[in-house]
Amino acid sequence: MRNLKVDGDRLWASLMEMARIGATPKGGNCRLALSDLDAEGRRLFIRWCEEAGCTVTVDRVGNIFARRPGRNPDLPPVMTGSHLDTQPTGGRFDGVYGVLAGLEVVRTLNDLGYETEAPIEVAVWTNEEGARFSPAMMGSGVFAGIFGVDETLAKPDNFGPATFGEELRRIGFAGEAPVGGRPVKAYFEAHIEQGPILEDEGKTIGVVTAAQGQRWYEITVTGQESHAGTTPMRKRQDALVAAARMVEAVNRIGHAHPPDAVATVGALQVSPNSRNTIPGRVFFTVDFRHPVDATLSIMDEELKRECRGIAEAARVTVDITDFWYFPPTPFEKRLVDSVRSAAKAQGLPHRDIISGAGHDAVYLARVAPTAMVFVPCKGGISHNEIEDAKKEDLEAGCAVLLNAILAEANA
Ligand code: HGY
Ligand code: MN
Ligand code: MN
Repeated sequence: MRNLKVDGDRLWASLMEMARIGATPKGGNCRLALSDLDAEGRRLFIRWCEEAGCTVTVDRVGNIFARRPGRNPDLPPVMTGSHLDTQPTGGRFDGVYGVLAGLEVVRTLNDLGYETEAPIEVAVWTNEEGARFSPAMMGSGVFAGIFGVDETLAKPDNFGPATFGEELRRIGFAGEAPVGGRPVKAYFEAHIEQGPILEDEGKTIGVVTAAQGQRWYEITVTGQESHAGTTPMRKRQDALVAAARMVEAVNRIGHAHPPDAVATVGALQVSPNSRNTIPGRVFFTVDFRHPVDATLSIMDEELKRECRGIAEAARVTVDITDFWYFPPTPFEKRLVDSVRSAAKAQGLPHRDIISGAGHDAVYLARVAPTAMVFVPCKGGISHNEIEDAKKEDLEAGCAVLLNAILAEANA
């Protein structure tokens, strides 16, 4: 295991320059997938990669690959990267850190005049967040053969009339390259933990052994719109009251499987959303996660049973769509060991950890040996404009990434 260092100041400077694109008043970032700001961030990344001597290709769903040649061009690349798109009230590090840590690996190897055996590629995966177009991890999902190209291009914008494909073309990132279907020697992704464990335990590096499974649902409750002033309480079919009880049930299910289960209703729309009309229709989303698939299945059954019982009692109907699912995903032991060895060689306090968040690495793990490197973020806060991380931790994580990549690129 080599023990090379990276240039933490250069990495921090690049992160702060990227953070100026889509900067929000509270110090975060809003670069929704396939927006003009996402495009601006993509173009800045591409310029930096070309300045670093990489050749850049874009595939049909907008995934970007910056390739640094190796001694043997016939070898499949060792890949790293993450995403540049953010949540609506996102931070400066979620995703961006993994992309720019990959660029820092390239820049460091260039400084050293170091030629790897295998090529190295830094990837930017389209629409990891799933905020504007759902589900999440779409670009990496197509690359891994989970989603089709055409179904992805047809995906509707949650916030407007466009489709994924129309926006991809509008911002100039409808690439020509086929999506996936090519060998990848290994994939490493650096990311902030987005939770409190590393910071609470004073650990610099998270050696990510797996990512927990997720289930996403879309739920529509239909009652009857009627007059707020003239409809007696006993005669109401109030979709919002029923939905509110379902939201409480989601929370209860999350608490019912401690310590790992998490359950979230993140989006809710009321129709007609008029203060003196009893709501006739409510749409909301559910996000369940757990590291054990069997428990995720139990939560699924509980959700459906609870919602049906609540709907019947409230004399409304409920439609539950299983929107997205991926099982708990273990990462490649050999690569996880490389990350752990690199952390040890750098003398960094580290611990094994399971990712609570989904990442593109989850889908890359379907098609390539995959591992992740976590670093702490302040207070474990993420998907929030105040998201913050320490320069020295970001630098340490990037050095671990570099050395783990080298172990693989020269193996
Ligand atoms: O939802 C997630 O875990 C990721 O941030 N997209
Ligand atoms: Mn992320
Ligand atoms: Mn995220």
